[in-house]
Order: sequence, then C-alpha cells, then structure tokens
Amino acid sequence: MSENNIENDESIVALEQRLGISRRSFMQFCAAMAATMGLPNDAVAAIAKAVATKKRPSVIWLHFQECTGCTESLLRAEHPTLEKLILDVISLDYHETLFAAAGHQAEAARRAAMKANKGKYILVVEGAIPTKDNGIYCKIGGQTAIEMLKECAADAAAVIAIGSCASWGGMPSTPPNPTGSVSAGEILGKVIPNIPGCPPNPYNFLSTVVHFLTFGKLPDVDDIGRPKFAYSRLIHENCERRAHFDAGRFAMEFGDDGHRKGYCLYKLGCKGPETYANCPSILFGDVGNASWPVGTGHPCIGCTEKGVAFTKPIHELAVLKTISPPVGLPRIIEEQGVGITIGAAVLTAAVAGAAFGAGKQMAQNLGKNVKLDEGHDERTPS
Ligand code: FSX
Ligand code: SF4
Ligand code: F3S
Repeated sequence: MSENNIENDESIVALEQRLGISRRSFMQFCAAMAATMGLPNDAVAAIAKAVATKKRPSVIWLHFQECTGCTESLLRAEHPTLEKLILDVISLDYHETLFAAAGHQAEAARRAAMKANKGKYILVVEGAIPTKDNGIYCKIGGQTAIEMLKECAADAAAVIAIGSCASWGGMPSTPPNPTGSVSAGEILGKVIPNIPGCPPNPYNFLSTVVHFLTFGKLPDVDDIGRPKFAYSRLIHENCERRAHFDAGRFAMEFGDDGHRKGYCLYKLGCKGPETYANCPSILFGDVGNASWPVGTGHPCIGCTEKGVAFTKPIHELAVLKTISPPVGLPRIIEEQGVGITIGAAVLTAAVAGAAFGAGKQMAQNLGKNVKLDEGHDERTPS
C-alpha cells in the first residue's frame, strides 16, 4: 500500500479520531521514523499500519543511577502529536517517574504486567547499576538494582538500555567510580541493544521501538549494541562546521571572533571526530535549526562513546578517526583504479546528501504545516 493510499485506510482514520491528531501529522511521524532508520519510502505505509493496528508492546521501564534526562528528553519531543504517539505506540506499564501509583502498589503493578505479558514485554533500562558492596547504593522496593534488573530481564522479549548510563556506565561510572557502576549489559552478561547519549535522542529510541513493532525484531546493531541506523557515522562527518575544520578555521576560545563566526570547535575540545551518533542529522527537541550541542556553540563531549564523555577532559583534543570528507560532499580527488568514476562518486554523494537533507527536514518539521525554503539553511555559519 502506498503512503497516499494508507492515509485513507480506516485504521488510520480511526487513529485520527482516537488521538485527535490529523492524518497528515501521523504520516509525517511515520515518515520521520522511516527517515531516521534510513528505510525506503515503502516502509512508511508498513510503519503506519503497524502503529495503527498492532497491539502496543508492553514496556517495563526501570530507573537506576541516573538523572532522568533520558525520560525528560523523550517527553520533550515538542510536537503536539508526539507525546500522544509515544504513549500510543507503547503501553507503558511501569515507569517510576510517570507512574501515578507509588510504593507497594507500583511494584505490584510491575509484577502483574510482567506476568500478563510474560515473554512479550520490552524491558527498558535507564541508569547505571552499582555493584560495589553488593549493590546497596541503589535499592527500589527493598531490591537492589542488580536483583531488579535480573528479575525483570528473565521474561522480557527484548532488553534495551537507554542512555549512556545504562549503555556503558555513563556519568555514574566517571573515574574513580565510587559505587562500582556498570552497564545493564555487564549485569546480564551479554551485549544488549543500547541507545547511548546523555541524554539520548528520543527519535533513536522511538525508531527502535517502531522497528520492533513493524518488523517484529530490533534493528541491526554494531558490535557494542548500538543501532547502526543511528551510530554508524561520526558526528564530524555530518557537522555543519566541517568546512571550517577542513579550511583550518577554528574557535580558539569561547566568545572569540572565530567562535562568534561559527568556526569549528575542535580546538575547544570537540569530540565529534571520535564520536559516532546522528545528532547533526536529526537534532534535538524539535525546535528547529542548530538544536544540537555543536549547533549551539558547545563542543561535542562525546556522550555516546564509552571512554570519551565523563572520562576524557572536555578541553582535550579528540582523536581524528578519519579525515575523509563528509558524506554529503563529493570527493575532491578521486583515487585511481578503484572501480568508480568521478561522475558516479558525485552522484552517490548527491543522493546521500539529499537523503540526509530530507531526513533532517522531516524531523524538524514534524507536525508543522510550513512551506520549506530548501535553498537556505540558517545553520550554515557565515
Ligand atoms: Fe544517564 Fe538517563 Fe545522562 Fe541522565 O537517565 S544518560 S545521566 S541524561 O538521564 O541515564
Ligand atoms: Fe564539527 Fe566538532 Fe568536527 Fe569541528 S571538530 S567539524 S565542530 S564535529
Ligand atoms: Fe552527545 Fe556529542 Fe551528540 S555531546 S548529544 S554525542 S553532539
């Protein structure tokens, strides 16, 4: 079914009435999910149908050592449609921050949801797990975080670590790591899908859940469990300041002339060259252009990378993992005899650039009914 046909499908019409949102907004949400995951246009209809008709997966959401920023970031996705959709895409059956219930009532609700959805629920873990002194530094309802995580993971269909704390220890594991904080995967003894970031981008989490709902499995992950659709490119590859890096134009101090002109932040300690994430492509908070750390003038601290954020000093220079040009630009000098013509390379780069631009614009304009001025990008520094 095409995107246009599905808009008139009765399940989508029913969804419109149930949630009080327009079909157009809903289709824009589905298109943004597909674009975030790098899926072709055909996937939009499949996603729309799955979200509108499939039983919402039960989600048990645990909080351990963290700041609740991951939850906050999910709820701060600003479009009027989104908070409704989050709560409609998943059935949030246990969440300590958002739950109305408290105390034993809340723990009873968690166990009831786990029993009713045995083997089918998604367990989301937010926060690191302290291991020192038998884990006594984080206890909920009389259980240590270690005990609670093991109990909840035993019958889950999938376990997802959200945020850097649950993914690799994050902030609580900052040396000297006084409580012996580790990741959820370390407690469970396996690599689990994780969405690092402090906070992580809500679209990466939502896209992962929507992928599970639509295709019945989690998306492909890299060797440390991060979905490839979101964490296979260095920040440095898609950064709007990259031309300044390549030309050697750097901010040397906060507030200096180069900083005011939007020059590259590498010499202020930007970790974009060694950090894998899609922040410059999908941005944060749905508030428009430049809404990501580097866009606002702050160096990336590498919050999605173990061993970078909360370990390396913010001012320390990043390791340059690659000096190849960003994917959106054609290569200036083509290597000889590698089986690709300059024309093909330019075409590939143009297509990659167009896809990147389309995804970015879609994410930025979710729920808005604006005419895009595609010839102008306000983020480009003068
Ligand atoms: Fe950690 Fe999430 Fe950073 Fe905070 O809770 S990833 S401290 S944004 O909230 O786990
Ligand atoms: Fe962007 Fe940072 Fe790379 Fe400079 S060093 S181009 S600011 S990611
Ligand atoms: Fe984190 Fe750097 Fe993105 S600090 S939010 S990985 S730009």
